[in-house]
Amino acid sequence: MLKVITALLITIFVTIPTTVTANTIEIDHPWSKAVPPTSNVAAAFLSIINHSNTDDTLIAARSPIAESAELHTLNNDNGLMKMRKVDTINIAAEHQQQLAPGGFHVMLFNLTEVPIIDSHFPLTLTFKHAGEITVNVAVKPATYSGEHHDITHDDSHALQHH
Ligand SMILES: [Cu+2]
Repeated sequence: MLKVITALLITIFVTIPTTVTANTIEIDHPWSKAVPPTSNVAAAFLSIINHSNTDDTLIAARSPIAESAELHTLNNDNGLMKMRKVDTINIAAEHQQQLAPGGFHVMLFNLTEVPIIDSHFPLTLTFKHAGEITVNVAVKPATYSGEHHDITHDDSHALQHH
């Protein structure tokens, strides 16, 4: 029975594509940096692409592996990088917003399950217009810093072709 359940779980994970499009919002390359087994927190990163001609706003996040989740940014405070909670992250019409190390991220608090390298965990993002989108976050080694596409590190980018 356990084998059947395991097989089912694997099937469920495999059938969730890494790129998820709901309405007009596309989530690309969701990933998280592996944390020590004793860690209570983890961060998730991803790209949000708004294909519509209306601005949208990320207003919340949640994951079954954490008791709570917050939207965070990283600010340079007199030379010290400090994390700060933000209520929303705006994704301008026909633009892309990166959640990446050094900037915006989803912070997961009070982990009920510490993510293991090469595993995946679900993350549900709530948008003001697009509603809820659940993605499967890939857990990467601590040395990983993200996939670099042909974009710069500005907060928003005009969409070329995706
Ligand atoms: Cu944070």
